[in-house]
Amino acid sequence: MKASAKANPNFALVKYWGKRDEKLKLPQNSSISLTVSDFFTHTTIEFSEKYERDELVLNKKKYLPKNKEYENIKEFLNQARKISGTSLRAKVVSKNNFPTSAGFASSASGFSALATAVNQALSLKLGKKGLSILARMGSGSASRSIFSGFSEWKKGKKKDGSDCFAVQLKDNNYWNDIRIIACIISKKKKSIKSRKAMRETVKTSPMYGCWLENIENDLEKTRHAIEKKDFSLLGKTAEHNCLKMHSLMWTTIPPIIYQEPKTIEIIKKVFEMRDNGLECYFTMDAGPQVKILCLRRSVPAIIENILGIAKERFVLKPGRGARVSQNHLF
Ligand code: 2P0
Repeated sequence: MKASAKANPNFALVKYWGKRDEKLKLPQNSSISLTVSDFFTHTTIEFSEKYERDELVLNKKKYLPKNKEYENIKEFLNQARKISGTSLRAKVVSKNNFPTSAGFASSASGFSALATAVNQALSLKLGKKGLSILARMGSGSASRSIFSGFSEWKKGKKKDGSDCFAVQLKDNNYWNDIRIIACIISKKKKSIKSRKAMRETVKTSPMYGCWLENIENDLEKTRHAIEKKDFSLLGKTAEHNCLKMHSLMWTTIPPIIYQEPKTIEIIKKVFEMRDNGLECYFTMDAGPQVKILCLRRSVPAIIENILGIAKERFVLKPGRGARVSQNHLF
């Protein structure tokens, strides 16, 4: 009853921001993302009678009951125990090879890896759809990291969330030339977690209705851009969607502003590069980091342009979906 899994984060091109059900993590809108290469979470879980309560070690740090991360994971394991009919407690050890909680979607890779490991350890026999639903119950965006490459998380209509899961649009080999340059602006933990931030936004931003009215248009354009490999349409739509999401945050009461001065510097640099004929677009999530979307041929010139602003950068490609690993962490 021990298993390990690895999963990569995904970056949303059309964002998820706001829930219709907090407990089941059902979103207000569908979203589309790209699972990326290189960054991953590696997780091992063991269910056994030898554990009196769930044990959790994340990035070498032990977490105890009453801590938020601990309770989140315990709640997730309770859902899995319910499906399998076991009452066994578990030990979970997990680590990321990238900065945690700074806007690099660590909860997406984290819960996607955990769902995959739990499926294996408890022999739940869930297929991709079931895994996506299980991962979603840990963290909404994790539903998308089950899949490689481009995926769409369908918001569904049902109250029980049974029609709310991600589907693969195109795998990681489909569009080899796409690159995301992930720029690290700050490694500080974020000021407000996305879960709370999106709740506040839905409650207080006067722009929220407008976000929902326009989202289908962004989804349609993005699906079309992926299908036609139309990079300009993909980038323009993703950048605009990101700005709309952050406008929601800025107009939340009190405002939620994840950007740091260097975030804005990179955004302006992206505009400047585009004006100079170097095609690239940006997207940002719940943190100060900026992800620059571009095609492979533009990477060296873009790096040259941002050298002085973002000291640490990672050039990522479309990446793999969640997978079982034979390598155990304990
Ligand atoms: C996304 N984000 O689509 C959006 C864009 C951040 C900005 O999904 O409460 O960790 O666990 O469902 O998935 C981050 O939120 O939130 C997120 P929960 P999650 O990628």
